[in-house]
Amino acid sequence: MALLYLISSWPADVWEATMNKLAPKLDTRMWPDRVGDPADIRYAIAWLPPPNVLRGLPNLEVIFSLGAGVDAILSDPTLPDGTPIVRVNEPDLTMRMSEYVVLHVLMHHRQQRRIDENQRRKVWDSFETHSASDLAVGIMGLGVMGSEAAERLRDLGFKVAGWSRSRKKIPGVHCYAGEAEFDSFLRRTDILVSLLPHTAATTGLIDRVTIGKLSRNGPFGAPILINAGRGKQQVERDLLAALDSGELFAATLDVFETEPLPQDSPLWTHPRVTVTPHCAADSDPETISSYVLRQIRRHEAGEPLENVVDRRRGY
Ligand code: NDP
Ligand code: OXD
Repeated sequence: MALLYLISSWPADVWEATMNKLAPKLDTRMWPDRVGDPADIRYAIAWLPPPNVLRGLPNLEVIFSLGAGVDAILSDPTLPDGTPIVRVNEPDLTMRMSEYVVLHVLMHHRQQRRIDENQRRKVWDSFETHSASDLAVGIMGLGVMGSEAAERLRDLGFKVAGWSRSRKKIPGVHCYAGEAEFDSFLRRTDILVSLLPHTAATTGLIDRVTIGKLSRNGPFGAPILINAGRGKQQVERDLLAALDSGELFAATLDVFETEPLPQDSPLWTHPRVTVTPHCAADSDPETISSYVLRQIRRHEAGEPLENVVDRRRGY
């Protein structure tokens, strides 16, 4: 029985070393140089896996994603049918995302970038401020990440709403559901946060039309976008046009149509854009390796795996 690391975008050594420390008897292999006999592989840990590799593993029982999102795994057209895909659902990852969302909502709310710029220029500018309850934050995606972030923002006093496919119930958070309620959700939202997965339905969702429906009644007179879901949800050409015309006041982007963000992207230097390098919620090797081991133990004890992806829904 062996576990294969199939990671094409991060250095995978630290992941294998951590796993070897936690489970010294586990036979670990590394794609592409140390796969060994493909028939030995029962488990794969994947992040941006190259196509065709998973289907060449005849005894594969479980695919583990190293993150909460599984779009890159599902995009492999040769993915073996029926092999369960387990995604990450861990308090550490969720807390990191909440920190990111709270940090950036507060950064915009407290106008920190303006303060930084004033300090750089030695300007003592005591501008008008507002309270959290003046700002309506709307979170797209009320799953593990979105619901936790919503509660944290609610506790800080923001007017918080969320939008998901199925109706949620979160005390103090106005929960909208489905396409029919999307426009009402947008109309009340001053700061739009995306914590959606990337699926066919969410591709290109944040475009000029969506931005045009957001509230203009907030303290900044135009809405703000924070996207930590996936980059393919945003149409960057539309974001730039909306920022330049003033239709969008500012944006914090952790995810991009193309990652790493190309050097020539105007987003890097736009004065009202904050760029972060897909680090909103990083997967910690020790935490996630322990999570994978727990799932393998459950599986081998005949218990159901947790957080299995619904391939039809795409998340
Ligand atoms: P979940 O699967 O728990 O939640 C997804 C949420 O999105 C659900 O509430 C779901 O609705 C909603 N949703 C999905 N499709 C639609 C749609 N078409 N319309 C409306 N709502 C929709 O995922 P997580 O909260 O764990 O993670 C969310 C995403 O965050 C990940 O898929 C990943 O892309 C991103 N992420 C980014 C990270 C980063 O560092 N930038 C780190 C971790 C995650 P319903 O509840 O009704 O199913
Ligand atoms: C994830 C990510 O999906 O880091 O976990 O993007």
